[in-house]
Amino acid sequence: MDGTVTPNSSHMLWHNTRLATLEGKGWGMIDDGALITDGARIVWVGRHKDLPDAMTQDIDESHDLGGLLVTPGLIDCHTHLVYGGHRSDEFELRLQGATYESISRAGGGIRSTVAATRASSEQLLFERAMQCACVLMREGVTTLEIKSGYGLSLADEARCLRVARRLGESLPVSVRTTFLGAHAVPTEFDGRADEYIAAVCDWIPALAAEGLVDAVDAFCDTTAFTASQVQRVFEAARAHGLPVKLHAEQRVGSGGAALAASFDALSCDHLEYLDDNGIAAMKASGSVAVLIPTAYYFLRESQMPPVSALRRAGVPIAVATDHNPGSSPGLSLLLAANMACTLFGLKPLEAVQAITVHAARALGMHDRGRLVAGQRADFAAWDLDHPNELAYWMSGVRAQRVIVGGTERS
Ligand code: DI6
Ligand code: FE
Repeated sequence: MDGTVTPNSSHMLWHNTRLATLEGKGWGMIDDGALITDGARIVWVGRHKDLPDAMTQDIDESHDLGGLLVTPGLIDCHTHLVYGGHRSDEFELRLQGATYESISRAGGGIRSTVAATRASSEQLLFERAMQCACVLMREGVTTLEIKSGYGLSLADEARCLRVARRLGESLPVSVRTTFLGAHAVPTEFDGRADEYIAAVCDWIPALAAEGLVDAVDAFCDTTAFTASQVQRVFEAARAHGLPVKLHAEQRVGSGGAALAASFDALSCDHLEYLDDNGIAAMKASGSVAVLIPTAYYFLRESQMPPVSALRRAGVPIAVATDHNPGSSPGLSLLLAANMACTLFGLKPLEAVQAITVHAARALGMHDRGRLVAGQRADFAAWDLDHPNELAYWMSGVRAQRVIVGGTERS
């Protein structure tokens, strides 16, 4: 699956499959299902025996899916895939009692990854990110968000975003890029966080003009930026017509989610310390709650996000890997879905919606995440009896076949 795709033709029939369409409130199962794709789009979904005759005559190519279960392609809506080095030393320190915050205050944490990223060539960053993306793709990931945030200078942030864009051009996966200049204060701005925020705001037009930015994110945290600093970044994003999202309420409650919601954020991510006010604001703005159980696990946190209250309020819940070298060095979206069930109490159906239809919404992409006519033809075929197994197995599940934009990955 490393880069090569088989040629596409116009009308293709995909049959002999059980479909979990995720249309409506449940799994949307269709036994003896079939899909018709026209180029990159799905044009018909249903029981094979209900396929209209007129459609049958139009089919250029037929693909037997061998009775496999088909779901929408998976969507990892929060990753930091482009960086240099690793932080296994900090992992050891934390196991000996150091905290994420104390390591960060001592100049480690994000800053150490920034140093390693700046020291890496663009080609090396690309190759490493490519390896990571390929691991995610083996599990049926067809859309991937990639944040910058380990460059923290205009040139280095641009380099990381270019790597992300190049990944999307080189691999059969859709990549959404997010500018996360407000991830940490770089050493050259030590003690001058407000000046750094002004610089980040100044970089937005140049990065946007180069087509490198689909959304703008920030890290609202005691080790990073205050809500009022984040607000300035969001105002700059809005001035350039860019949607925002926020790392919010992860280790402390800071009001970040309510602020992000007031900017109609696509999503607020983490949310362990989200309060009722933040939930109400997210509901009103339609922001998605992106939960990151792997970071909660890896940082050995104990405060759970308010899943029941989010559910009661009707805030859509997504789940992502948050792949990064500091708080979530994992590459399995399915394990994240499993942990969302075991650690946060999601139901398997909710966990699968969280890595498909709700993850699409967290990226502002309404053309994917379900198997219905009109959506992009992104789907994965699994050797599983039931789609709840996607949240059940802790490892070892691979997509047998993956179709991206109507074309099968080889
Ligand atoms: N996402 C982030 O950006 C931060 N935490 C998180 O879950 C920090 C990442 C890092 O420590 O490198
Ligand atoms: Fe993150």
